[in-house]
Amino acid sequence: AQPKEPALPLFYGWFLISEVEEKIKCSTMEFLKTLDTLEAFKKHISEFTGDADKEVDLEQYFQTKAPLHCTTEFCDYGKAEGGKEYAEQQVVKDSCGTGTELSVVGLIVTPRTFGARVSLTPEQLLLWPTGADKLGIPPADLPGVEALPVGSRAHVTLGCAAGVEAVQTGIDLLEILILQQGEEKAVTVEELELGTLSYMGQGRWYLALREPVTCDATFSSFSE
Ligand code: ACK
Repeated sequence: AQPKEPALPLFYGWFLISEVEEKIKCSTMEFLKTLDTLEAFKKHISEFTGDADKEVDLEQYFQTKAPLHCTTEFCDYGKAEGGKEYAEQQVVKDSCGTGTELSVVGLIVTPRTFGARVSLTPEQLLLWPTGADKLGIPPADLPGVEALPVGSRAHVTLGCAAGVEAVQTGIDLLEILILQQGEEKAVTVEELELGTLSYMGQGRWYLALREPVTCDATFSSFSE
């Protein structure tokens, strides 16, 4: 009989430690509250509600997905391409259970997702799979993704609108970064205490944090 292959997890990633998770949840909810009250946001409310006269409570609109993490490799228990090769890398095996500091540099809000943009260090990039920035996205749908630096997709999903899968956060982030690099510059809407808020069209908002937020995290695999 063939020796049984060890099972692959659903995904690998950095998981925020619980104290940090609570802190991030609170501070990002505060940001949603602020955004909700801005006149600039209200002007584009129909992109969230489908109706300019309807109000939206963003804190209710996004459903939080626990545990908060930054995905490196989505293995889907072996069904996703490249999962086995990733799991077999020495650096992946050696890193499981080790701590690191994730640097959150921005927040994104779209009608679909709410997420934190993570800026990876060269050491963290060793755990970032090649091609992960494009994985799961038909390239034709996202022209310009090739030009973005490696690791651009790194994020923590903070919440999703009803019926939206978490995988969408990375796609929304890439879309925003492509727009930022393009000819059309974002409209800077407001200087907030937290940072600079920009509107990117079609309900897409980006907050560039004045100060990056450092989050203690542990690298690990995750299975349900
Ligand atoms: O927010 P996320 O990075 O988006 O964390 C979850 C995690 O795996 C568990 O579902 C991410 N995920 C789901 N499908 C994919 C995919 N095809 N490519 C990359 N990441 C994915 C999801």
